[in-house]
Amino acid sequence: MSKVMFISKRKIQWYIVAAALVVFGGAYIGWQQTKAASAPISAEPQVYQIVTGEFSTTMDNGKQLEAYVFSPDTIIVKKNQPVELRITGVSGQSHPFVIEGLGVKGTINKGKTTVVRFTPTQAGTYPIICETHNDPKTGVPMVGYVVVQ
Ligand SMILES: [Cu+2]
Repeated sequence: MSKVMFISKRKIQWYIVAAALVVFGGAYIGWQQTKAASAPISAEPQVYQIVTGEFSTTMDNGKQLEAYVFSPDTIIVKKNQPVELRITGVSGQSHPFVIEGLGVKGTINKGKTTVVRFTPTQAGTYPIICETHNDPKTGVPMVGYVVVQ
């Protein structure tokens, strides 16, 4: 009698384990499908790394000519897809900048990486302009370009 009771208890335990597997397995699959369905297709950002650099030269008259640059200076992106720019300051202490026409602004500091995100909706060429190194007198503005296709 006690042996029969033991087997039936075992069976009940197995049924409980099997039922738990079905319930949790189903819940897990459902959760996976929800996760996949809720992620927009084009949500993966287009990520680009940029650094600030510096050119300098000595002119014939002995004067020093310097220019800060974005490197690479031109980023080509697809419209209606998120863009992430990671801009690291190497040369120059600080570069407050705007991306004209895209409503993006930030500041790049030496040794730090500034991350800006935006989703362009119109094709075109948008200048990245450093507001500190933008003196028309020197003729060497610090400028890059975001080309949206
Ligand atoms: Cu600058």
